[in-house]
Amino acid sequence: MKKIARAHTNIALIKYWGKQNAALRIPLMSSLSMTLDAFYTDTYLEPSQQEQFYLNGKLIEGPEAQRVFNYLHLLQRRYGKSGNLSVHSQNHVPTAAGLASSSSAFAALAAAFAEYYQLAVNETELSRMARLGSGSASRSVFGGFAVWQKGTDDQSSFAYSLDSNPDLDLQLLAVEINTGAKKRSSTKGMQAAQTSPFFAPWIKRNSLELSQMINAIKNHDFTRIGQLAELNASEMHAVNLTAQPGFTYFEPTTIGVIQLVHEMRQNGIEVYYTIDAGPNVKLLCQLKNVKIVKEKLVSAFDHVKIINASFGPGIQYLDN
Ligand code: 2P0
Repeated sequence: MKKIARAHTNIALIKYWGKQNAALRIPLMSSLSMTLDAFYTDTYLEPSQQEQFYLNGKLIEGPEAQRVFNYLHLLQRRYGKSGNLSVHSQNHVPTAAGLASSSSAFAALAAAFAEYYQLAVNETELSRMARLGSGSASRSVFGGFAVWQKGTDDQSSFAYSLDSNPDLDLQLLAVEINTGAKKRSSTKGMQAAQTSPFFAPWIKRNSLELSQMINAIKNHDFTRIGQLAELNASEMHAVNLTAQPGFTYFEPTTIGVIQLVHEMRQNGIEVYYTIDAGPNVKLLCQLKNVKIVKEKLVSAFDHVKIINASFGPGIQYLDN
């Protein structure tokens, strides 16, 4: 019996937001992430008469399934394999988290493919394989902090582990604002962002902030990590606002949470935000402040849901 591949989602503290090669998902900038313990995807493959994709026990059809099949075909061509497969995935990413699951989904799928065909691939190769499904998935191969080095081609673009088990008090609070499907996919958003006059400066800033973030992590400097993550996310969203035509993933409550973060810091509560391609906000704080930050959010916003996470592991294989 083949094992189940488990991959955790990751959140970028230094963002990937632009491609140099869309087909191979080679980015214009390197990025850095934190893998999260609370959210993961379990996947295994089986031989099948027809291609099928089951997510949480439900047969999925349409573009979502097609993306999975196209990805498997790509890997089959690469590794000289053939045959119809059925994909069984269980997503342990609560909808309330408002966290994208494509990072864990494609990292788990890449690992499940390697397991199914018993490929002798190391983590670097697995990261390259995952990258072809979704860029951010390249980082979910690793636990703790991972860096995806942009590279210049398929061979040189992969993630590596910066610190698989960081000795750092860093808590993430995922704040749900809207869990509906996003209006503009990440793929389309990062393409549109390239029309911003700030796109070229953004790439330069990203590279500088990545090296500063690596230093901050090596120094276990929570404050600097938080400051850099917030700055980098704000720059990504500034690029979206200044695209031609401009767009934003923010909703009014997104701004409300940003303002509350500013206010909390003015009042001595150390908390920072980061935001991806959607309206939901992820807050970074230390364990001692989790309770007060949650209380402030709940009292400022009706019905806001908050999920706590910290560092998660890299790819795991479990008995089916
Ligand atoms: C990131 N995001 O670094 C950035 C920040 C969202 C905002 O990677 O086009 O689903 O499939 O490679 O990986 C989400 O983009 O994009 C993402 P594709 P992906 O985490």
